[in-house]
Amino acid sequence: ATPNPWWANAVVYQIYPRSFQDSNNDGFGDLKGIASRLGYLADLGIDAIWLSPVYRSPQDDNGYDISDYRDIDPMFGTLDDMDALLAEAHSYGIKIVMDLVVNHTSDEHAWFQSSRNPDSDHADWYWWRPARTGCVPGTPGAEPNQWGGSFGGSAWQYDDRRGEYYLHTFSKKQPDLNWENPEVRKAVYEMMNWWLDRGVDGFRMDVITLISKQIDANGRLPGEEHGLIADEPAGEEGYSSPWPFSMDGPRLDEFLQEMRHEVFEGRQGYLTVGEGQGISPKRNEHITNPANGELDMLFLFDHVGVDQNGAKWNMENLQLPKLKRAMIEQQQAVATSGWASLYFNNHDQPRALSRWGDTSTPELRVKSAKALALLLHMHKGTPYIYQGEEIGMTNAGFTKLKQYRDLESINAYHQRVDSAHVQSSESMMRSLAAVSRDNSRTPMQWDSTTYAGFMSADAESTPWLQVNANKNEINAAAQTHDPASVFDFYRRLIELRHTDDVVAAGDFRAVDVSDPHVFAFLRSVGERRLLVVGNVSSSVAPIGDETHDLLKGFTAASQVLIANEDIESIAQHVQANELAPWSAFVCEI
Ligand code: TEU
Repeated sequence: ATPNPWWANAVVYQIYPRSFQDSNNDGFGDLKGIASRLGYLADLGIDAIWLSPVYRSPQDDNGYDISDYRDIDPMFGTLDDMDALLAEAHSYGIKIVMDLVVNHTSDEHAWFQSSRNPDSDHADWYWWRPARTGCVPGTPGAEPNQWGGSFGGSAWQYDDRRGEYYLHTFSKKQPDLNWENPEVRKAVYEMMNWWLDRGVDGFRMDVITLISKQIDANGRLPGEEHGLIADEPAGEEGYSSPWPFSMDGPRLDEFLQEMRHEVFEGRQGYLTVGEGQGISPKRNEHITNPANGELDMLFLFDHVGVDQNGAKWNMENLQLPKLKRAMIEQQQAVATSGWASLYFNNHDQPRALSRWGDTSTPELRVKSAKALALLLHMHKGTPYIYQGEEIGMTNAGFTKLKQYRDLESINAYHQRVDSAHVQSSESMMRSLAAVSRDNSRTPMQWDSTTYAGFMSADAESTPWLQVNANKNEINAAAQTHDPASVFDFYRRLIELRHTDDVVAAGDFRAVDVSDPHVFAFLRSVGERRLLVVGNVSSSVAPIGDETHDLLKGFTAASQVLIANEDIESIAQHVQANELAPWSAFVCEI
């Protein structure tokens, strides 16, 4: 059989560069800052960094709006700094995977500026459409249909230079590229090769499953042949969604295969991970099955939506069986072919510890952080750690709108509270506190100095986003030498993945699936079996029948590979057929 690719027992660490480490005290993290922290990452034991965008950008969406793919934004440094970071990371044996944002560019990109002239070579590089029939272009209601942008307002922005509207799934400063145009694809592949030739080790591909839009043989959007682009009914905010029109479109597999052929053929040691909105676990198997030559893995979204009931702003309490079902389905779909990425955190999600753990006391915060980490990292796949997750960082705890910086949060507040009146201000502030993306973007907490070591305490500037008030209780300096810390627990989980092939490659089988509080599953290779058990609740929980039977094989402390509480306590509770709050452990049976 072909040898397992390097990422089959690797762990990837996501860095959100503007919040990781500021080396020049301007209030923003930068490349030199990251380089200064490679030793910390090497101690943690990670194999690769996923670096969120550092390209030249107006920063409308914190760099996910790129105006020059082949330059570094001055706020982060220079191309030389990037080359130095690559060389230094490689000297630690750490790979760097860049963030590829090619569903859209910035409206300040030269391609878009050229495209505003309908006679230019780039005229057909974006999705331009005339005003709705019978309407005066540029007036309210003249948009081609009522799709809404993900960051507020219409998904169609009028450009008075061209006299037409352009589509933007996200902000009006993020026009969608037209991937139907082979010149667009060629330019993207050339840029990707330019970065790989420079030493980058692969890409995380931003909303890559949106690049193939649902159009007919004549390149028309659905319904356009009758003069009006097909539309969903307007939602509570007065807009419909463009996402069904572009998620997992008819040519996605073709484009991904073409990209693999034009960019990755003949290369070794890289990683491609796509953001997979709208991709089911079954579709994930197809896209990540090496036989289909598309991507190495995808980030799926069903598990991080189990507590939102399809609507971003109404976070509900976690019902564990829903999370278990989503994770189990993802595992089952790739049991024999294809691959799973494993994540609970990233720069778009609230901190999982605040969302699904218990931060009511320091002990429960630490114990539940370890429980969530153990359960995720003991699945089969490639785990992703989001900066600060490894020290148990929590949501921001903001109470005022002016503390927020994310355009998605600020625009959603004004659209939902001031325009559509679908939430009161108090209700929306509770929603933002629970699910705003800024919750995971507060500066990395390195130590207990004024700005948590993100920048110097005597800096004249202040961090672009407030440091979390709990930096004195939660910071890396207090943990990197403490064997009882969340940091050391992550270090040991990573070590297990590197050294135990049951963890990296063992089959996955859930047990007691309907148990409402305990997540238990088996990992096995041949005769070796690891039983993973976690009480995802703040109460004592009974042990399910099947788990109980399997635990009869747990007779000696030496069988426990890792646990978040002392083994005697676990043994006592198991004797009583129960688990202590947040108790989590792995034992060989
Ligand atoms: O995210 C796409 C995406 O779907 C997220 O916007 C997410 O669904 C939303 O934030 C949930 O509230 C990618 C990037 O990860 C995100 O940071 C960018 O804002 C977005 O694409 C546009 O590039």
